[in-house]
Amino acid sequence: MLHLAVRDDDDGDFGEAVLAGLAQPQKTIPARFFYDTIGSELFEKITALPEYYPTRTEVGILTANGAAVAAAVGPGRAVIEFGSGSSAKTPLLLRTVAASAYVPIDISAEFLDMAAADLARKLPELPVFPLAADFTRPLKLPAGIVGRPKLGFFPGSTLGNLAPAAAIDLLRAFSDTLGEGSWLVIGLDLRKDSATLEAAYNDAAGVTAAFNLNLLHRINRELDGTIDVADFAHWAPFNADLGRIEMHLRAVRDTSFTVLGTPIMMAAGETIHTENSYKWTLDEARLLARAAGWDPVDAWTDDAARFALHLWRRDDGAIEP
Ligand code: AVJ
Repeated sequence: MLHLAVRDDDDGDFGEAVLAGLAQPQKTIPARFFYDTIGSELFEKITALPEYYPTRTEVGILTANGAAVAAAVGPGRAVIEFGSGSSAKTPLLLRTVAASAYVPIDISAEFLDMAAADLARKLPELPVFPLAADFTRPLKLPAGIVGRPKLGFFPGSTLGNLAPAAAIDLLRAFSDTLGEGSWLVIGLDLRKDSATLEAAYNDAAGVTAAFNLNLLHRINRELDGTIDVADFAHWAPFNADLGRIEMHLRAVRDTSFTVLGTPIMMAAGETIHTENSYKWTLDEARLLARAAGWDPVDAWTDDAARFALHLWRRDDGAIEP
């Protein structure tokens, strides 16, 4: 049972965001702009790379511990996925917890409809209510799931793109959106040695580099950009002080270009900061939950402790002695 995507938002701010980001002392472009059609395809390729362990590790954790999740949350919840995946994770979770409905939320209506149609084939009995929206803003859930108990699903360490304060704001917004009595299953990449982390973001086949550099091609395609992409190189170091992988596009020589007619100059070595990917220890993740109004109930990792799947329950203010 597939319902039509509800459009709740427009993604027309690419030009504004790029011009604002390139006007800052440390040039930046928000990571959400990676995901045009080409970028989304490149990301799918990243998830299959030998060095990029998060995706397959998370699927393994979910496979091994799905029964424990189901036992905790009980059957028949409506599952609300923040950033709808086209992955194997979603049907896996929906089946294990015997979901009664599914609400995929994604900013790209096109991607959302594809993912929802694919899911409708795999689970034809399940009511699906796609919501085309920016889940970082307050949301109204589809009328079709009003009154059902809710389970939020936020896999893939997507939260890792946000610095701690912004992560807390988002998790609070999830709590507001899902309401009383809700649960959240959230995947977060674990902090680990920098060699493993840096390999995952600097793959030998160069797919992550292509994913990063696609932002510059996208500016040329959509914002009348004149960037010579050969003047830039992918750079992705682990920042141990801040506990995050950073992705940058580094000018390999002095370069200048225009975006929507605005001239930009960059000196050799200067970078455009394109992404942060925060890595949370188990203890840090529990603090994060509490700070955002969630009780960290359980967490599971793989044997190598590379990735963690957390189960949180909304803190509905029970009075404790
Ligand atoms: C989708 C944000 C979780 O940070 O690992 C993968 C994106 N960037 N390789 C991540 C990404 C470079 C990914 N997240």
